[in-house]
Order: sequence, then structure tokens, then C-alpha cells
Amino acid sequence: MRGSEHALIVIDVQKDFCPGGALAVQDGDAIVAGINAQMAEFQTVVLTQDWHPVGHSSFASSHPGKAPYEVIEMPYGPQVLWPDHCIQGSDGAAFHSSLATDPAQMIVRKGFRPEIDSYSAFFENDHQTPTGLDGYLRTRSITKLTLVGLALDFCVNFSAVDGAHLGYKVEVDQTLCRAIDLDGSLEMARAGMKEAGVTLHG
Ligand code: VGL
Ligand code: ZN
Repeated sequence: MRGSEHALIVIDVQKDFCPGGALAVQDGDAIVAGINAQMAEFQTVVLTQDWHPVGHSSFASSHPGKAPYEVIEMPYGPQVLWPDHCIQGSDGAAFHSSLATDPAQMIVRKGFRPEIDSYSAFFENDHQTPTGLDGYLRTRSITKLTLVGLALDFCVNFSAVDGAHLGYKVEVDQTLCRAIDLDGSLEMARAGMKEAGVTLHG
């Protein structure tokens, strides 16, 4: 059992990121049993849930003439356009049906503002608007984080880098993550995480 200062953060293990989902990550479901097993090792478990309104600005369908995986310039910087996914209340936004959700003490929803995406569990994509997770963890005296989930090169990566910048000791268990790997995004993500001081396991 890890110490009370160490939390497991499970990023976006939702049906839409698993095979058959709207933004399926290859083998995204292969990590679920291992994540469930890890939960028993932590006194604090947090889940995040990508949670977009219909017509969200990160959807290619919201930008006439644009296709999924194109990149556009938003007021807060470049934004990859995605297929419609994780629509609030939809089946695809639900957690994978085998994910253990009972051990979670906190569920953080993100990406709910129509005009801005939120990859990170800590800040929206302007890198300024907080989700509230930092306050939750600080007030619970948590200083160490182990991150697992989907997708390694997007939401896990952004969460890990932000967590490290906020002063947490962050490790990512890559065996319990899967990546989208768009145009070298996985290698860039690994380099960025190392640069930020994140420990990569697996
Ligand atoms: C994610 C793309 C769009 C993720 C979420 O969870 O990594 N990726 N929304
Ligand atoms: Zn999303």
C-alpha cells in the first residue's frame, strides 16, 4: 500500500477511447484490469472523465470544411480537431464497463466549456483555467501522483506535465496507458514529460 500522500489518477478510461468507441485508442481496453488491480494499492483514487457538450469546439464537425485530426489555431493556441466524442451523458462518455469506479473518491470532469478543450486534469488548454484538481489534492496533503489511462500522448501527457509544474512528484506507468500516436505525438509527449521531470515507468 502506498502512503497517504500518494494518489492514483486514472485518466479518461471511457468507452469512446476504447475499441468500438468514437475516438478509439488501440488496445485502450487492455489496461482496465491492470488499473483496477492498482487501485487496491492506493488510499486515494481519482478518475477523470472527458465531458464535452454537443457542438464542442474541439470537434471537427463544429468547423465547416475541417476534418478530424486537422489542427486549427484557437485563441489559446493550436488545437487538434477530433471526431465527436465523450458527449455529456452519452454512452460513449461513460467509463469502460469493467473499470472499477467504486474505489474513486473524486471524479473530475473536464472539457465541458464549449469554447475550450481540456486535455489536462489540472488546467484547460489555455494552461490557466483550473479544473479544481490541484486544490483537491493539496487540501488532502497529496504530493505524489501515479498517472495511468488514455491517451498517453494527450490527456495523460498534459496532466503529467502540469502536475510536475505544480510541484507534484509525478510518475506515469506506461504499461497502464495506451497512445493515439498522431504524427509523432507519442515521442514528443515522452520527451516533454521527461523534460518536466516526470518519471516514466514501463
Ligand atoms: C483525449 C483527445 C480528445 C484524451 C481527450 O483523453 O487523451 N484526447 N479528448
Ligand atoms: Zn476530448
